[in-house]
Amino acid sequence: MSKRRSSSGVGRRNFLKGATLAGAAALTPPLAAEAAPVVAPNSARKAVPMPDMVVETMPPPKVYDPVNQKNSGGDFMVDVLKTLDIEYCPINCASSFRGLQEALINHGGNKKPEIITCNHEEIAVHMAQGYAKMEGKPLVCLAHGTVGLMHASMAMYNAWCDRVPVMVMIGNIVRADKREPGTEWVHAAQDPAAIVRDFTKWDDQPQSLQHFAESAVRAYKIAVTPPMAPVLISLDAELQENPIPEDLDLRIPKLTTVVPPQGDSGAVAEAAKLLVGAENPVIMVDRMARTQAGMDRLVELAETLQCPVVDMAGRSNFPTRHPLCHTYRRGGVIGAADVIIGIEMNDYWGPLHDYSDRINRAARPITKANVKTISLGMRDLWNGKSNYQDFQRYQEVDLAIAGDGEDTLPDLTEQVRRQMNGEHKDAYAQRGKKLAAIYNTMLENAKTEATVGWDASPITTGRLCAELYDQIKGDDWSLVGNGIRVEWPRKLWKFDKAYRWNGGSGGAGVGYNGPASLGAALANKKHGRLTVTINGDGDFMFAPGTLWTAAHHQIPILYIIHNNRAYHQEYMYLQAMSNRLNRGIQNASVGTTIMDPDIDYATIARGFGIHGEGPIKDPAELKPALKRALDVVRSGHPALIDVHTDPR
Ligand SMILES: Cc1ncc(C[n+]2csc(CCOP(=O)(O)OP(=O)(O)O)c2C)c(N)n1
Ligand SMILES: [Mg+2]
Repeated sequence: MSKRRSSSGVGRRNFLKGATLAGAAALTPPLAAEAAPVVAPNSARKAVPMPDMVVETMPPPKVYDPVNQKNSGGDFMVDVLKTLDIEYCPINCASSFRGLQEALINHGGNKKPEIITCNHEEIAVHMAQGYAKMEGKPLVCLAHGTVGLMHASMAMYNAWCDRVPVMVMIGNIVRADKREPGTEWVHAAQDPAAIVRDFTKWDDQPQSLQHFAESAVRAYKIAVTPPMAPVLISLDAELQENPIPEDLDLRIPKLTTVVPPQGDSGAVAEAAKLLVGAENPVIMVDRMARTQAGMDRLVELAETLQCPVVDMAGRSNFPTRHPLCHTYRRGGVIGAADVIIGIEMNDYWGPLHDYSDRINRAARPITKANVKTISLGMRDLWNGKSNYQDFQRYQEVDLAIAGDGEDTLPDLTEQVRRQMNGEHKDAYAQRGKKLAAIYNTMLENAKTEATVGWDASPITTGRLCAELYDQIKGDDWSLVGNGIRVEWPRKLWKFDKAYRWNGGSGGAGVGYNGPASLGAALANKKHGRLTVTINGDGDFMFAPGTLWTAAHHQIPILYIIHNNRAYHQEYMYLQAMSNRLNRGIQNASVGTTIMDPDIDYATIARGFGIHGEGPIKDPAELKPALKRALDVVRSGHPALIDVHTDPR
């Protein structure tokens, strides 16, 4: 290790520094000899008179012995990370964390965590977001101070709004007298975390290795305690690179994660009483199921009450093929409800209102005047910041219970059971029968709707999703990314496990889908799951380099480019805006379409080293192309197919 340090990289760097500041005399003889060929021959140089250099008369600065350094602070940092059982470390490399990176690969053997090379810091953080929602634990992303953190920031915002734990570590050179002229200054900051402090739960800049150990363990614990969120640690370069001082008594604290708080039992009993006594109770749920237990427990509550569930799909909370899943007639069930319980709702107000005219921003409540509302979740304990408005409109409720949804559900179901009598049971069974019949009709209608325009070109998203499901339903599949924009899968497919789907972006920051899906696929890899994502063309173009990471690390995933050749949501908004002004929609494609030239995504994929097919315009070509691509993914590699789709 120390030998490598003294060879080409460091030698050339020292040489160049010496040539600029003090001439070759400042170097040790072996390094000067090694670096000598880099210099242009004297004959090729212009004879520029050199000014006298004051530094020549100064003693050389005291530096650590670059040949015999036996360890680095980075080594200890790696030891700390290993205790946190972190699997991967997505990075875009940068000198401000070279001390830690060197330690990760040489001291840590590039295992647990293993470095994942990314072409952009936003890719790294989004990968960690997608991974954490699948695996239930964070990754550590490394980024350059200032510039790298700026690139990472939107993904951190998405993770913040999505309540997802991500640990971001950046490099910084804290002491001004240690910074080299030039880039080390513009990449250093007095308080680098200020860039993202409004959307991180906690940050720190440790001043010693012991301080690092405590901060890293503390950061992990804070990040994974619901409500979860990203955290940031700024790492001083000197702390990473310099040897561990001798006789230092370092200790790595044990990580004990917090058992999430359950709702107060008295309040839970009151909620149960309201639900048991209701004629038309409704369960709304959003970012609830942290694990499979969340889904199983919700099924138990819904079946006990035989009441409809509206899943806002922030996570995979409720099986979509369950007869009590009434997500796609939510207006009907919410409008008829006399008691509503909202569990881990991101936006409680939204589903209780009709907000269809987004251009005029007009809304009206859809609930009955005397509806009783209950909230259960960690939102009321959220230490949100004031600036970013990620809290949605204020919804008044009759009973607000602070507690983790997933962990409070068993108590709630138990209380419901205790308060139910035989009469309730019979009435609920009748209710359940009616709901099941409605569900079946709804499902059959959705199947019929999905066939509208079956043979059309561009290909309908209904056909795309039906063809895709037909080919993957026998696999242990997982549909990831923010494919919520394409609703057919959740209307028609059987999402029966929490890992079948991992929610949306959180902050609606476009550019999430590509890399976050890859992060989810990275988590799915060891479980042998088949990962698929339907990626908007506009979203994909924010970080197409994600494909290179997929290829380089051989992460199996199928990207289907939903290529409607537009930022179609914005295209529609512009049309609606033009309509409002009665100016016609003929110009609405300006700045909203991605045509002329059409982007050839299959060629892009092949350029990054992965299987790429398309553009597929003829629906008859879809099935065989999907089969070829899925076979590639089943054999452990990434693949992409580009499908010319209709706008929906
Ligand atoms: C970072 C960012 N920039 C811009 C937007 C505005 N925006 C919302 S949806 C959208 C279009 C995304 O295009 P695509 O992924 O192709 O989806 P489509 O609307 O075509 O279904 C844009 C640009 C945003 N939400 N985030
Ligand atoms: Mg699009």
